Amino acid sequence: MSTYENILLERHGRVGVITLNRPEALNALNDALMHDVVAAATSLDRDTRIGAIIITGSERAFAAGADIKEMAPQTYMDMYAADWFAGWADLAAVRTPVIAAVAGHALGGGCELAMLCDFILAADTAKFGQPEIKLGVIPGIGGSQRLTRAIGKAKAMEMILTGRTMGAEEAERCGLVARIVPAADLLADALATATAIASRSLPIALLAKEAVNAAFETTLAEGIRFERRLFHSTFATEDQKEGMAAFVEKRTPAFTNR
Ligand code: CO8
Repeated sequence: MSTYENILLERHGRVGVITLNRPEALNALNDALMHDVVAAATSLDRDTRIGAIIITGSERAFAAGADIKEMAPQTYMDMYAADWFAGWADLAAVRTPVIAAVAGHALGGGCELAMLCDFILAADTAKFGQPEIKLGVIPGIGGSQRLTRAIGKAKAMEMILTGRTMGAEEAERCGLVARIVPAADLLADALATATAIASRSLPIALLAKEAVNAAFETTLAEGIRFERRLFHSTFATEDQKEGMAAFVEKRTPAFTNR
């Protein structure tokens, strides 16, 4: 089914799974791979049969960063004129819930890609880091901002200034990842989690995601007002009627995404 060169795209029921597939480069994120991921994610986002998306890599690497060999010869003007990696913003704009299922290395742009997703499920083998400083550059796909929001200034500053990696346990302890899973169970767990999300009302999931994301963009008072408006709007849906009726009648709700 997949027509992409750098990823595999599969559908499991109402879940779309994007697997980064450049094993020879530990899934390093070159321009072509970025376009494949963004095109696949936006096409899944437009498909109303899809209720959740998983982005994953291999056992060895989620992604070992932006492609250093592709970047090495670029000049400032190449980077600036092409607005290098600005395309990843289209992934952040996807409305469908997106889970990163991370095993092995998630370094540099790989860590940033995982953080672009709505939450991270980590295999016990996962290693996160922003080692750009060792290459004479800094994070460029949001790492300095998203890592700082996720784990706080002290740890983000230490990670970015030293370039050290952190294992799954530390990542969970400091709030970078939602949960740790044994490596052998990672994809099955991610699929079960995504299937549970996709079994609920899609429009309500979109509102929930929008409400949480507002916490990163606005003041507390504005965020709470925004949440309340979205909450009120859920009462305009048939799924609110169905969800509450099913509770009262002690049955499983049959959501229709209306
Ligand atoms: N880019 C290109 N190729 C890579 C990358 C990468 N990021 N990472 C690994 N590879 C390649 C290796 O070159 C090697 O290829 P070959 O066999 O042809 O030599 C192959 O993948 C396997 O890698 P290793 O032999 O190094 O495997 P190891 O198991 O020994 O080591 C590591 C694994 C520790 C992950 C190691 O490969 C490594 O340190 N990789 C680089 C990690 C890194 O520095 N990542 C940050 C990159 S910079 C970045 O992401 C900036 C993002 C912001 C850009 C914004 C622009 C606007």
